[in-house]
Amino acid sequence: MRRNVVGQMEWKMPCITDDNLDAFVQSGFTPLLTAVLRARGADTPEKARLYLLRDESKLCDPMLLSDMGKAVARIELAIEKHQKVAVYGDYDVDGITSVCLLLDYFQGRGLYCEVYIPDRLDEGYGVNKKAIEALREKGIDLIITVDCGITAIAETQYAKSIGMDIIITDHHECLHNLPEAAAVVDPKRPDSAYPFGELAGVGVAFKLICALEGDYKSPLERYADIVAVGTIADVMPLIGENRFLVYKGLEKLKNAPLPGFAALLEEAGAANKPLTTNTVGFTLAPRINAAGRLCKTETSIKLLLSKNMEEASIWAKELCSLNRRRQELEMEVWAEAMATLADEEQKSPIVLESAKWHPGVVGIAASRLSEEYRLPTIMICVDDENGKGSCRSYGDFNLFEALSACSEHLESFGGHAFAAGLNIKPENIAAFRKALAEYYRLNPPTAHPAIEPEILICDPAILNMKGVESLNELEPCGSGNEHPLMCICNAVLESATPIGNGKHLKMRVSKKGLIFDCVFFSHTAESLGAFEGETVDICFNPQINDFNSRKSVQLLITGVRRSDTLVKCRDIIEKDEYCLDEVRHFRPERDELAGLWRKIKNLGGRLELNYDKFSEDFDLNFMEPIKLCLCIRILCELKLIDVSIRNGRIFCLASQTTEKTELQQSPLFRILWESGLVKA
Ligand SMILES: [Mn+2]
Repeated sequence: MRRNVVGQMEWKMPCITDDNLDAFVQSGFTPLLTAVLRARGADTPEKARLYLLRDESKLCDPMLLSDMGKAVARIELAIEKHQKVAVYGDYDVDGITSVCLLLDYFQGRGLYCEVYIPDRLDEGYGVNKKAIEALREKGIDLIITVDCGITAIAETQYAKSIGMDIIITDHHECLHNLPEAAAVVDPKRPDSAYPFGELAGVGVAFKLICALEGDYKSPLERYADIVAVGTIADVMPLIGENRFLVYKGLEKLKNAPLPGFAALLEEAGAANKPLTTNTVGFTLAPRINAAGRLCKTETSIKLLLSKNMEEASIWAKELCSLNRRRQELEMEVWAEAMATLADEEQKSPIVLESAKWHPGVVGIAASRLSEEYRLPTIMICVDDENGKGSCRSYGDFNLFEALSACSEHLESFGGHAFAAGLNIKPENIAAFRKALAEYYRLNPPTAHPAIEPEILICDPAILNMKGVESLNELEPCGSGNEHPLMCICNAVLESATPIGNGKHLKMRVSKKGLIFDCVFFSHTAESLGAFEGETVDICFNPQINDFNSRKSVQLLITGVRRSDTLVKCRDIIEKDEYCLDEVRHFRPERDELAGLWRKIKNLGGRLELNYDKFSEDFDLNFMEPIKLCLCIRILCELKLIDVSIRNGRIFCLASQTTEKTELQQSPLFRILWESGLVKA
């Protein structure tokens, strides 16, 4: 069935909380930042500082990349001998930025250089023989690949056989053998001594320039923005060297961007707004990518190579219009797919086909559909003889293995566990769909994406302005260094008001006397699964809201659920913490307390409970979990039992006392009953 009901997502609670922060706070960290850093494994202030560092100490020596010396020598030779060079790239943002980066640099060095980007539909990804032939005919002596080529073993051999040299620069995984090229530069080479394996294709190209220059300073000043855009768009982890490159790149995008980026920001309405990794990921990258999807890659290249704003704004306009076209095409595919699936409940992987879809956008549509239905999705563009499919998985279902198992129905396939592509004859689609459904039934996914906060905030006071502002030190955030997700449990949902024509929700949530403003995008009061006045758990990313120059803390909600009984039980037993209005409903009667006490005695004075399995461990027919926890707490306060917690289990031991006790001696009992009297 369709998702979007928040309550359906599974929550995985963090073990790390916001306590024991002293050493960090003494070193100048805010409690909030400390909690995040500790959750990420920085358990001392020194490690935390290293984690946050974003200066040139993160840069590695480019000569540590295998074959870098050979690459530099071959390129210097090309410059010296006035040879003709082609940079061979890819149609995605990483590929396009890589190509433009090298082209601009080589032209600056007086080298004859042109670019080659294969056509997405006719040629597909990577180096191909036809392209090599075409480049040879144009008199090219040396091909330098960027963001591709590491698997082009036969193609490299072919180029050699017709008298051309190839330098491979790539960042993809290597096969067992490497191409026999003039140089193979890839941080993923098994023999690599390079300390950082997560460079983007454009990162590797940048390191090549640094090696040619013998220094990083002027290349960084000149190209940081282009490197950052490719790195963010390729969803590379923003750690290590990437953290520094992207940090510098965002600065350059803000202060002195390439005319192409400035024009595109302007045209997209993003100029003069805060510039973050999200601006790159959601504004710049989709527009640059739209060109490749619609086979107009040259538009993006012309944009990036524009020398002034007048020229750049022509291409920026063009890209924005291509992007709108891309969105329309995507909507068409989406609408047709939804109409086919109707509102029927889907239980097997979705396999759809059409002759009308644009192949450049089915991948995005398949990804959206897989999330909407929470199922692996395959969308196939068919003509008379062939079907070409884009596949996206969901959860931990291994799509590559599934395709292997059903390969008798396929012409060919390739890819990874999460995303793949396939070729199939139209007449085989029905049988393939059936085989895949059967495979899915026998090998269902075991894990689904869940709501996974990093830290549990016990003291909401640390979510103050100073704390939230200190999270800026984590920037640039993105893949591998995410915006920190936090949760608060047992907060009261004070209000939930629709905003933005009912598309989004504004919420107010209170905890321990503090009220927080929250926004929950793309959700309605109905999809929330909780009502005003209820206690809820919220998962969120804290932000500073700057409205009319008035700054305030705002929580950007990513998940809400009615509070978990388990968490409430934990709070009562371990922290003596509870929401009175709620637990009063469960307050135990005198004879219920006596009943539990007798039960413990009958068990030899020892009762052992597991938080996760209250009902399995203990006959609870007579008592709700929260009531049971209140009873345990009260018996503990009366010194009738001792309670200890080990490995998530609660141990209640009857104490040796024989004195008569008075229930009124338990503060909890008094509070529960007195407040009840007031209320009544
Ligand atoms: Mn790449």
